[in-house]
Amino acid sequence: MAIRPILCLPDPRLRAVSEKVGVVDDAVRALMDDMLETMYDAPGIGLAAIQIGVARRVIVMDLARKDEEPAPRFFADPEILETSEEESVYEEGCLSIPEYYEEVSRPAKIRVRYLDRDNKRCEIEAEGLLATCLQHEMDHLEGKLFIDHLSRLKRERAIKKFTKAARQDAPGAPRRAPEIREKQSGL
Ligand code: K1U
Ligand code: ZN
Repeated sequence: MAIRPILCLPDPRLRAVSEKVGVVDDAVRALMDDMLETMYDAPGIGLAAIQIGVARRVIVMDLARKDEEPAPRFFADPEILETSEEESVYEEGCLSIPEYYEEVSRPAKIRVRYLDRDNKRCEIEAEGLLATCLQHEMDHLEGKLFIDHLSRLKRERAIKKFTKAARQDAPGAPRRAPEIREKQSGL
């Protein structure tokens, strides 16, 4: 198992549409294990393979609270079969858009078909945080980010902020004292 670097906005690889795996074999299981270790290290509650630069339709998740036993979940080639009319709002975050949180409205309940870690075909009905997190991660498989659900103004502000930060962190960028950087960014 290995902790892999997580891609951040505005990395264009986050906009790639991921390919189906077809079968969950040892190579896909090794990818799932690296993803899980990366997600626990971040820490986060979900991760899609594209966030570590692998354009395959694989998701890992663990929604257990700190005082509960770990409960890792693995999804390959997930498909939404049904969505509810009713929506629910949740303040979402994303490991690829660090320390940025906004409310997003999504269907409250979904029915999903997927392959598990043992390549078994499964179906689940999800609601609450599981439904929110699954939809957030399945968006990643289509190259979509949660900021795409926000107003154009909020989305463009977020992209601008993270593009500026990436430019300042790029190798060869002139080094400035952090307090000057903060003043200049105006954020
Ligand atoms: O896809 C990702 O980048 C992971 C993301 C999942 C997610 C969070 C909230 C709503 C929908 C999807 C995260 O894990 S962000 C970090 C986070 O939520 C968290 C981190 C530590 C403890 C508890 C939550
Ligand atoms: Zn995300």
